[in-house]
Amino acid sequence: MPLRPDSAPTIPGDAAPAPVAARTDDGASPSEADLEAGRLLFARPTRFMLSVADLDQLPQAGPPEIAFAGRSNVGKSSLVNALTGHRAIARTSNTPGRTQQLNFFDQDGRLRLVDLPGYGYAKAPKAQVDAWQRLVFAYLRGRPNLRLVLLLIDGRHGLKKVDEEVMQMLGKAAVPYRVVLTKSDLVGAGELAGRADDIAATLRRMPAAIGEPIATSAARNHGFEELRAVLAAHAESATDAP
Ligand SMILES: Nc1nc2c(ncn2[C@@H]2O[C@H](COP(=O)(O)OP(=O)(O)OP(=O)(O)O)[C@@H](O)[C@H]2O)c(=O)[nH]1
Ligand SMILES: [Mg+2]
Repeated sequence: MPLRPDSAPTIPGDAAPAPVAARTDDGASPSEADLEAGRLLFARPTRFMLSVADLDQLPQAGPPEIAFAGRSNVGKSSLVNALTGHRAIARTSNTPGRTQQLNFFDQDGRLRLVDLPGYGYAKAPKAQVDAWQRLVFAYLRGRPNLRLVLLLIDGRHGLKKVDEEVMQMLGKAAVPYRVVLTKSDLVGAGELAGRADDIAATLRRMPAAIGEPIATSAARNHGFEELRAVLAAHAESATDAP
């Protein structure tokens, strides 16, 4: 995993980096053991911790964090729900701009999931959009125990300019990210495969991008075994957890 450069800005709420994960997430297909680790981790309870509207409200450093980032309405909160097997631990909506704060969820004391407000939503008042984006980007660039960003891309639409800007920002900050395609139930298999190939080609020239896109459908509960395995590779081991 790339190391964060010393010059990277840090933000309040953190001290030492979290311990190194037991295994690395190198983007390869998960083994049976990885899948089992994912099943076990997410069979354990998920607990909503807090919502944060400002950087100085961030919780103290704890377990490794995985952030769910992407354009407004791409399905970030739905992904948190499907991944953790909850109907509505994270609030979802048809109306873009539903999630307006950073929402932290604790996964069995071993991992934290961070559901972010969406970027690229032009219809809210500009001052509000600017404030969300500043908060999200500052968190993404400067959180020392952020281990992985899941960068969600709508399977129907593919990459937009703003997604590539976020990829470049994550690359500069040396924050590893993995692309997750959402709403695969709304796209034909051939079209989805073509879109995944196009994105994979872009990712190959992006620093800090890990592996191939993972296709998911929260509506059909598809793709979550692999995603759970990827996340489990970043969790503190069961014996480290309190
Ligand atoms: N068909 C289908 N709809 C989905 C899927 N995932 C999310 N949706 C729908 O997409 C809409 C937006 O989902 P959210 O999870 O609220 O999206 P979000 O990215 O958290 O949105 P913001 O918080 O506004 O940035 C909701 O109406 C969801 O029901 C999916 O896999 N398939
Ligand atoms: Mg949301």
